[in-house]
Amino acid sequence: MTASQHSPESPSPSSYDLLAARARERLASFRGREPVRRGNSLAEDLRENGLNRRDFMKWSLAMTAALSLPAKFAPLTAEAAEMLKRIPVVWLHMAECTGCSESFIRTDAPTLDTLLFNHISLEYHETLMAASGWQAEANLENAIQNHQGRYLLIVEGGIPTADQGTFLTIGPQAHTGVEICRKAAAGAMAVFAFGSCSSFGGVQAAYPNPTNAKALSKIIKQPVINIPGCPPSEKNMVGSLLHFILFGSLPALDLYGRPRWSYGMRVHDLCERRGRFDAGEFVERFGDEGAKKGYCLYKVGCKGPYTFNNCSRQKFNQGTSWPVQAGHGCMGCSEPDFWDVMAPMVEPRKDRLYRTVLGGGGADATADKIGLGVLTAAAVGIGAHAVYSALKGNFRNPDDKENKS
Ligand code: FSX
Ligand code: SF4
Ligand code: F3S
Repeated sequence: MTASQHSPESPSPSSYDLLAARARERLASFRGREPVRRGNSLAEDLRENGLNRRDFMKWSLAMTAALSLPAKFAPLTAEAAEMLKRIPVVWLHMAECTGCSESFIRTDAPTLDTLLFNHISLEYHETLMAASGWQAEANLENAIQNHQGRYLLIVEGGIPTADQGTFLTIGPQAHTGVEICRKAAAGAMAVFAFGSCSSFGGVQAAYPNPTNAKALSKIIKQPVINIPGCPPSEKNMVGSLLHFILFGSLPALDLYGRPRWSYGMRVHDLCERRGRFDAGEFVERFGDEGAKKGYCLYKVGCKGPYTFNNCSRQKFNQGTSWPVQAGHGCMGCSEPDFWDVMAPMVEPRKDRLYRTVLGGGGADATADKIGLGVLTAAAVGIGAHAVYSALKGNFRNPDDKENKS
């Protein structure tokens, strides 16, 4: 395509220049802030872990590509990562297994994504902080008061709402999860739901949902950026924070509040076994010859055709593997109500229709009818959407008063 052939959906070079200029302005505004967190600089932490600036720049390039941005944004992505020290984060735990935090922090050798976690100015995180009881509650109160309108709120877990929310109370004063989320969201600069539990309710919201557990977006008024997955990958979590630091406005989201840069394509579209599916080569039983040969897992329950996520690209456990690579089908963990609608996990759901973000544009066909190449067309222009959303969104500097969402 020549420069004169940009489609209306495809950002022109000057749109990118405008976007980059806005990101620079925003970063300058963060740079003026005092670090909230003391301790090692990112460069020092990298050195201590045997990483150097070159590794960091390589990581920035990969993260920039994951965010659907051109390579020239890599230095800005790198700077956004360094800004994490200057932005307070309040991380709440509701009803969940803490797998989302674990996905972020549990590695035998830290990657850059996990190292960045050390640089987030975590003001409150129940699993990681030393404080407990009254002290912990005071820490949360102080973080909310001291950083009004300037902190990022991350919520992990579904929120029980039955019986006035009393199925989940936290701390010595027994505040309910509902109360805590509402209070913390009211003073936040942006709100993120990490994991399928806070994005959609999760396992505790599965039928019959005795505690009437709900998604965060159902109990607060502020807009929520959903980063589902049970758990989500560390790249999707870190990338979402960096995207906000760079552009401020909400990223392009799908109907379920998921950023398109990470959830814009089906697991099936990106799967390394897709050629096997198209060729009709299926594992019939776990452990059979087809399994040994890496055939498609659809007949043993893979829900990749109905699931939007980038697992095969970003992977887990320091980029080593993902469910299908490990030999088990996708369970659809980043889709709403997956415990109910994707079960049973090891059988195909070939006659079931699923709600999908494409409103039936291919995804509501049953997998048996999904033909060659039909699925990939839907992905065209996702990167462009992400950029245009950031351009069209209300760009604000982080210190603007009305920047509270
Ligand atoms: Fe839920 Fe996160 Fe699954 Fe667990 O807390 S998304 S149960 S991996 O940990 O919320
Ligand atoms: Fe991959 Fe599953 Fe699709 Fe088969 S059905 S190609 S294993 S995502
Ligand atoms: Fe979840 Fe499927 Fe990815 S089960 S981790 S969305 S491959």
